[in-house]
Amino acid sequence: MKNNETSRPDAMPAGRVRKIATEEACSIPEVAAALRDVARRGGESLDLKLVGGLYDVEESARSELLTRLLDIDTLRLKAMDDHQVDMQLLGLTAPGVQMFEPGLAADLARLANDRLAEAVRRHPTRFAALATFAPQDPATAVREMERAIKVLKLRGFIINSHTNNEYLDQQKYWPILEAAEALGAPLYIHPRAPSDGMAAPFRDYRLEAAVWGYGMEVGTHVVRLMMSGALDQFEKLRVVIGHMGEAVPFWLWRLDYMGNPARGRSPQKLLPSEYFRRNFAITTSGVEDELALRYCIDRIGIDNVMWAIDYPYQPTAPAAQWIDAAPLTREEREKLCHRNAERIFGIAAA
Ligand code: 1WB
Ligand code: MN
Repeated sequence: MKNNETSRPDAMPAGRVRKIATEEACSIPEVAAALRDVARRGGESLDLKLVGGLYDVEESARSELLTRLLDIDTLRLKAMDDHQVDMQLLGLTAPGVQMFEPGLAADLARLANDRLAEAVRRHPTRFAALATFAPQDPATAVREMERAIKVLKLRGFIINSHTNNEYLDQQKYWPILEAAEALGAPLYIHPRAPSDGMAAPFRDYRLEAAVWGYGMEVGTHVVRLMMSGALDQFEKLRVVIGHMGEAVPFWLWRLDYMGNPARGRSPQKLLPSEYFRRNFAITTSGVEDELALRYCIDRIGIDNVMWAIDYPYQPTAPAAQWIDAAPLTREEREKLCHRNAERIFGIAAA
């Protein structure tokens, strides 16, 4: 194709709305190999079910899913072109580096961030990326967070919920929250399977995964951040969560009633819904339900909702067709599909 003005993906025909997909997964061979080693060591973690199935396989038996996770330039761009997805916001897929010992985790986080930055440099109009860090050692994590934003120009961070069964409201992790806030960079809390302490009922029927466990894990993480008062320290921190808000928007009324600080049960200053509107944004990843979308827009505001696919775990075509057909005003559609992502992640307007 001739690379003239009109063939540029961001030079779209009048009427078409730019689409930035905001929770899009990838990996690199070094992380995939380290996850294979984690699977072979075994243990209690519920994530080992998915990690073993995906990464502990012979090269020749590599799944379509793993092939797509490791690809940037070929299958991914083709899926985007075929369905008029202008840009993917990339992130290292779950569980990121959070199951590795701290030294390896920090090394692989740096390597993954370098690779993501290279992908963005190769295709600056098609990809932006979120940085990974290793929360196992918060001080090292903060140094990598600073490098990722200031040197690599990545657009925010992605963490896969708990780390060694611990959550970000714990004070030892506050330097991470402080750094994200100071850098003005959002922190995407992506799912992983429920932590060991809440694992038992999720061990059957693969309930630990995207069908139910992932949402319960991240929803619990988000409620901890709100009810602990951690967000009273970081008023400008922006947390992003996927899957139409991991059910939290539907719980806001009850959270406010039962979690009102005036009841004296929890130390936070504000109502949960006040934190949710001030500190959070959600994406639609993997929830193509127009009733849920309308509820979320009306409940938390159109400025706090972004479109996502969840590539390659979800197919691109139905996600794109769903948002194109969703009953939205022109302004709502623009905000959902690109303007909110541009504002929240600092992505250049096309
Ligand atoms: C799946 C979905 C697996 C997601 C993931 O692994 C992530 C899955 C890290 O459906 O198997 C996701 O982000 O929704
Ligand atoms: Mn995802």
